[in-house]
Amino acid sequence: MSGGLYSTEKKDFDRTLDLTKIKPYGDTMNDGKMQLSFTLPVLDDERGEEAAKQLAKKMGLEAPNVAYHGALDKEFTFYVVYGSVTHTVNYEEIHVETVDVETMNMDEVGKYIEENIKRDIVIIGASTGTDAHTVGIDAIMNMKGYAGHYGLERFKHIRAYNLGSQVENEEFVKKAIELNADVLLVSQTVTQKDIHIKNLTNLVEILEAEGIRDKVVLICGGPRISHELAKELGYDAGFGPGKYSDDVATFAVTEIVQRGLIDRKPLSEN
Ligand code: B12
Repeated sequence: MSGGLYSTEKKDFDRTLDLTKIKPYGDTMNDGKMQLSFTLPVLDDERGEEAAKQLAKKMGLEAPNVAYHGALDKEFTFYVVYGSVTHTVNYEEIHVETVDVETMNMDEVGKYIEENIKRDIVIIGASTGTDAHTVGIDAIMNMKGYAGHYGLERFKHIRAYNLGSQVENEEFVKKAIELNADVLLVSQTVTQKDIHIKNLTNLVEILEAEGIRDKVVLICGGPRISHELAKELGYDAGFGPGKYSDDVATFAVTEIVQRGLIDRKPLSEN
């Protein structure tokens, strides 16, 4: 007997991998299976479920299935919808701008500073504007570090000042000048109404107005920050999740050397 429910015969699944037309992989190549989650401002009932399905269809999901729905309160319902996406992406044509230096570890950074900069460097960091999230900037700067990577406070030849959260841009720049900082680190977590873009852009404008933008290495980071976005906003680099103190320190010290900032005039003299 062949076939049937318990057959071990090999089915003829699609195995074609075409990188010019990639789709999500669920159970088999090109099945396009994906999951979406969102909230609708409606009651948790059948009508709401149908609305969620119709929305998913309009987004290009075939045979959408509401895998989960739950009332958040009387007027809001959360949905998880599963389905097969009809769209594809040309992976071959994708180019992403990334930080192009090989990461050194804490000891290697210390050695690099000793050999190439020959003085301590000053790094200041903060969560700026209204942003109260401190965990990201602490992960990069605090002595104890994060996920097995010691923070910048522990690095040899780095004097790190973590100013905390909700630091106004004007205050941040004032402190940078006072401490004659080589590197400025800005953390932005909240993105509602693009507040992170406004805060980040405003800081660049203040630094330019003070005539010190080119004298410092300016780096931002946060869950929605990519290197590409950072460059677009006038920063030297941007780091998101999965990046640690070593990545930041490596970029900062090599950038100081490449830009010839080792013996620059104090920021207060501009
Ligand atoms: C903890 C937390 C809080 C705490 C913060 C406490 C504290 N002391 O930090 C509290 C309760 C105060 C809080 C408040 C709010 N929060 Co909150 N919060 C979170 C939460 C749960 C975790 C964030 C976190 O700590 N991540 C861990 C760190 C290590 O990750 P990370 O920041 O990405 O950092 C890494 C990288 O991004 C990078 N990095 C980060 N910063 C920097 C900086 C530099 C220079 C570099 C190089 C790298 C770098 O390196 C780190 C290590 O890899 C997230 C949800 C989540 N699970 O992510 C929501 C979240 C960030 N919060 C959110 C919101 C909306 C808020 C509030 C507006 C809520 C409200 N309505 O009041 C307020 C805002 C308050 C304010 N004025 O900022 C939203 C943001 C949505 C958005 N897109 O804007 C999230 C995503 C939750 C959600 N799903 O809605 N929050």
